[in-house]
Amino acid sequence: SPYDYIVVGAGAGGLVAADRLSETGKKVLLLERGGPSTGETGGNYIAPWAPGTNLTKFDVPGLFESMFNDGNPFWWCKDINVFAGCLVGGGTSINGALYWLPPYSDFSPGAGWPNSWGNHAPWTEKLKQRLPSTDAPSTDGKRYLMQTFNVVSKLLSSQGYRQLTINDAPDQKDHVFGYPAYNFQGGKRAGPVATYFRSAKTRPNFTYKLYTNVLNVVRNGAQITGVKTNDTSIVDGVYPLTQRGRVILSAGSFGTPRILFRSGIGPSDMLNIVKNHAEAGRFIPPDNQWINLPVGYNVSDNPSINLVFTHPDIDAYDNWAPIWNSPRPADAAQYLKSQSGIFSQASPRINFWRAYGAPDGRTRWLQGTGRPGAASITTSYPYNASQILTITTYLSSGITSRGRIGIDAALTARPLIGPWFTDPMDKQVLIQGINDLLSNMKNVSGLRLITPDNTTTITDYVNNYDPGSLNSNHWVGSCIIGTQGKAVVDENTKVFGTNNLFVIDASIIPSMPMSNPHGAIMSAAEQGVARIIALSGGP
Ligand code: ABL
Repeated sequence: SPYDYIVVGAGAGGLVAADRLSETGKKVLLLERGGPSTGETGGNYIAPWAPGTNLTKFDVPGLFESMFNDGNPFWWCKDINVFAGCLVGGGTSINGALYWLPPYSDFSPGAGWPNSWGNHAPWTEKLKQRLPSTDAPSTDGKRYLMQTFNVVSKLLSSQGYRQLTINDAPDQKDHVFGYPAYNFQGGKRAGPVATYFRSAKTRPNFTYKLYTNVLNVVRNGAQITGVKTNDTSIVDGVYPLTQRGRVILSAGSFGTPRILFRSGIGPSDMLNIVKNHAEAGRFIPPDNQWINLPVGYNVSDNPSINLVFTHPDIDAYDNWAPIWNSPRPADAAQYLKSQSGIFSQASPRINFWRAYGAPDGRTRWLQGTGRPGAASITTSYPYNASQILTITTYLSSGITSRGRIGIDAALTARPLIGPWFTDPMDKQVLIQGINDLLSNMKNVSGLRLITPDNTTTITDYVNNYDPGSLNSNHWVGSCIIGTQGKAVVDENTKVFGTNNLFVIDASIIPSMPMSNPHGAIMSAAEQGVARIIALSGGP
């Protein structure tokens, strides 16, 4: 039977949208291509040290670093060539869960948002009501493994930074540092899965299906009549819409563009790839129905550069290597007993921000994240591996570089033009930020930079950084919101040239948010879905 609203994708955007739509009493279908994640959703990928519990890899915050060195990482989307989460919760089920309430600037006209989005604060307030943040996630209220915080905060304090509870003052992002804020609750990953999805599931007018991959929307000119999926149990795999029904794409910065391409919406080079594909070519609308929009352009992602240090006070936590198979017994036991201790937190231990003016008149922000351990070390120095820490330096709001994403002949979604440092000013500011950060290391006795070492300058280190490693997994902008002719969706998140197709996910965000973006994405979803509900002509 047909649905009033079909939401495609159960990530940060889709879960917020599906829950709010289901509140209206309309018939809502949520389709997720992946499977369950946390125990609550039916997930059962449980660490060998937690038998008999429903504490999956996705529930236990301290297992975050094991996402990157697992033998069977079934949660990554296999047809997207950067990290993307194909499971319930999307990225929010596998990320470090850093959860920041957006500052005013994230949704300002200056950031590319339509003027009508200007007063966005009430939507962030709604998000906060549903999903508060915490910077002390252990159930006993204590903070653990804080050596990295202590060392890095000493460095920052000597540069005029001050400590704040970051989410108490979202607009203060210059020379501030604080404890990481997370979306955890009760010592477990929470996010939209344990909040929005949980409430949607209680409503009889809400249905969801897992392992259901939406390939394209079924479209007759401007009118969408349903979505075509891989579901072989229904006719042609098509889930139909009611007559005034609507589809909301929430498949992410790579997934949503691909669905649009396969539906005949986007630049003609991408649509021709679809047309020439043996399978997908059978379902793309005829050329005279193609809708030419800049899908895949205007993409940004934070360029990030890792700096690795050692300090005698640091406990690098065995670089997180044994956490899945043979964790420190006392820490595992403590977590199992009371969801407290080291396993109740992801790896980050400190975050900081600093604003930079530049000769082009724009302000750009540097963000930093400090954690024990390191993903990779290149050094000519001898070093003590049990004392390593990493500071990741990101360039965030204000970046001007843009790239392009698209699909290849196999329909794998991938960056076509990397979005990092296409404007040399971005690189110049990040280099300046790194130099400033390192300028007075002497003030912290025992702190030693090992990557880069003294065989290279910071400028060369940044210039020679592997472009693939600049990726921060924070892609936004591939279905940019804005005005006709320049954007993919209008101020109500409706795809230009269609009557009833909408996008609510990271892809509509016009420029890089201030911080790790899942909070900004959920906040955008709150306003976006309210606009869809208020828009006339719907079910
Ligand atoms: C983020 O926002 C980034 O997207 C992640 O890349 C980052 O995690 C988390 N937050 C936490 O700061 C890092 C891991 O700590 C590394 O071990 C890993 O190699 C890297 O992601 C991969 O991108």
